[in-house]
Amino acid sequence: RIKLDEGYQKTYKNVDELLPTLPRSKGWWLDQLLQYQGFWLSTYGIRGSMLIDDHFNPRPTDIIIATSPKCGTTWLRALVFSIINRNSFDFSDHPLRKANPRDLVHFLEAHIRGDGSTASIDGLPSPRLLSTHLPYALFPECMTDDTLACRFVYICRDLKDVLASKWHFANKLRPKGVPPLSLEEAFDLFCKGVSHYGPFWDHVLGYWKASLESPKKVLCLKYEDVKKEPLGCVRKVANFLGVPFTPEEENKEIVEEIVKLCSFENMSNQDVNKSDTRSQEKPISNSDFFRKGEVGDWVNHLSPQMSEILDQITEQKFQGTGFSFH
Ligand code: PAP
Repeated sequence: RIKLDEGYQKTYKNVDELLPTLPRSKGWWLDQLLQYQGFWLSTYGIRGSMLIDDHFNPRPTDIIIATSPKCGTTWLRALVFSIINRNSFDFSDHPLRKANPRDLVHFLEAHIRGDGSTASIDGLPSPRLLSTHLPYALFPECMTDDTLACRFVYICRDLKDVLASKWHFANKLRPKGVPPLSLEEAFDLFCKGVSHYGPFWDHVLGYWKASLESPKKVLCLKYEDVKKEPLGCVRKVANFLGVPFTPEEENKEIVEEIVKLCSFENMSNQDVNKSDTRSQEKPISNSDFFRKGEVGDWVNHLSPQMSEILDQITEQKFQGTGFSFH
C-alpha cells in the first residue's frame, strides 16, 4: 500500500481497532464472518463499509446495483450495464460477449484495491455503475437520504433457491483438502442469519422498506419476476433510471435484444464464462457464477422439513411488512 493521507490512516486505524472486538462465527468457506451493526460480514466487507462511510463521494448519477449474494448479481449487472450503454455498443459485438459482468461493473466495497483509497472509483466517468452486497442500513446518510444522491437497483430471490445456490458455490470455493460443507451445516448457518451480508431476511427488508419510502431512489426487483416477465422488468429498470426506451428503440426490439443478451442461456455459453480459470490467487472463476439459473431448484436439495423451518422463520420475519417472495 502506498502512503495514504491522514484521513485514510484514521479509517484503517479504526478498522484495525474494531475488528478484534466483533463477534465471530465460522464462515462458509475458509473465511470467518464478523457481526457488524447487526450483519454478518467478512473483514473485507467491514473495511469497505467503513471506507465508504468516511471517503466515498456519491454523485446524483450513480447507479448502485445492490444484491444479497446469489440473488442474481451477475444477471442484474449485465442487464443494467446493457440498458445504460445501449447506444454505445453493437449487440453482436457487445462487451458482455467478451467479459463477465464482474469485469465491467465495479464492486464498490472492493474498491480498496491498489492504493487502498477510493481514487479508482473517484476517477470513473458518470454515470458510474457500481455493485454492492452491503445492506442498505450500512450506507451513510449522504447516500440514503431522500435526495437523489444516487439510485439503488436491488434484486432479491426466494431464499430457498438462494440457500441451494450458495451451498453449491461454497463447496466450489472450499480449497482442495478441506471437507465439503454439508447441506445441514449450511442450513443451520443460514437459519441463524450467519451468511455473507446476512441475516438474509434483514437484507431484503432493508431495501424493500427503502423502496416503499423512496420509490424514486430504490427499485426492488424479484428474480422470479424477471424470469417471468423479463421485457417488462427491463422497461421498468430503464424508466426508473430515467432512460426509458423510445418508440424507435421499441420498434427495433432493443428490449428483446437486451433480454436475449443477458439470458442465462446466452451468458453461460459465452467462452469467457465457460472456462474454469481458478487458481490459487483467483479462487473463483467466471463459470462458478453460472449453475442452473432456474426458479425452484431448491426442491432438488432441501428436505421438506428444512423447507418448513425456512417458511416459519420467513413468516415471522416478514409478518406485517407486506413483503413476500411470491
Ligand atoms: P454473486 O451474488 O455471488 O455475484 P449471483 O450472480 O447472484 O452471485 O448468483 C449466481 C446465481 O445466479 C446462480 O444461481 P443458481 O445457483 O441457482 O443456478 C446462477 O446460475 C444465476 N445466474 C447467473 N447468471 C444468470 C442469468 N443471466 N440469468 C439468470 N440467472 C443467472
